[in-house]
Amino acid sequence: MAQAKVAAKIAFVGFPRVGKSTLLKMVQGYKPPLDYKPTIGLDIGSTRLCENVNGVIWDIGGQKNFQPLWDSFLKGANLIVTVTDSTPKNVLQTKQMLNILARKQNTRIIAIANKQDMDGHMSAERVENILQVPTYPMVAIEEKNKDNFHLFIIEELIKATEPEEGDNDGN
Ligand SMILES: Nc1nc2c(ncn2[C@@H]2O[C@H](COP(=O)(O)OP(=O)(O)O)[C@@H](O)[C@H]2O)c(=O)[nH]1
Ligand SMILES: [Mg+2]
Repeated sequence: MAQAKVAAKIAFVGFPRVGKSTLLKMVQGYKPPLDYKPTIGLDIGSTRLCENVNGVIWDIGGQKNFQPLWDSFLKGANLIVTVTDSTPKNVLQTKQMLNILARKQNTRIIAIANKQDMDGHMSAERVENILQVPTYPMVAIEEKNKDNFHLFIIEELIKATEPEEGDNDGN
């Protein structure tokens, strides 16, 4: 009997230029584009995460005028992935964004510390200390990071379906 295919909705959020669109292309197996084209509105791409799970990744434009759309765009997401470019300034901005998101969303949130190849970048550990969500290092312009992305996203999707530790109040 053929096993059912599951589609997981993964939402990328983050400020402009942090590398969301590059990451989306790279994890789909395309050569990551090196030029910068702002995402107008929304870009959606699908990638096979494992045999029976397709990841449907939503990449919304990070510009301020798109931020009011975030709530509707995050509806039904299985995992929210905040992307930062690992500069101290952007990490702090991302922290504020994450606080707003966490107040409104029940969905599991993780972070990607992108641009780990850039001078002066903060390590994923330091970013994690600030953001207080599981944080994975990334260089989105390197195609070899695709498999690693798939692995940690699968692990995180599994965790997202499990009840959180401490949620069990004995009832
Ligand atoms: N050095 C470096 N540049 C990156 C990396 N990821 C993305 N970029 C570049 O950063 C710029 C903005 O990327 P983009 O994906 O369009 O950002 P978005 O606005 O978040 O979608 C582009 O010129 C990318 O080539 C990375 O890991 N390292
Ligand atoms: Mg973009």
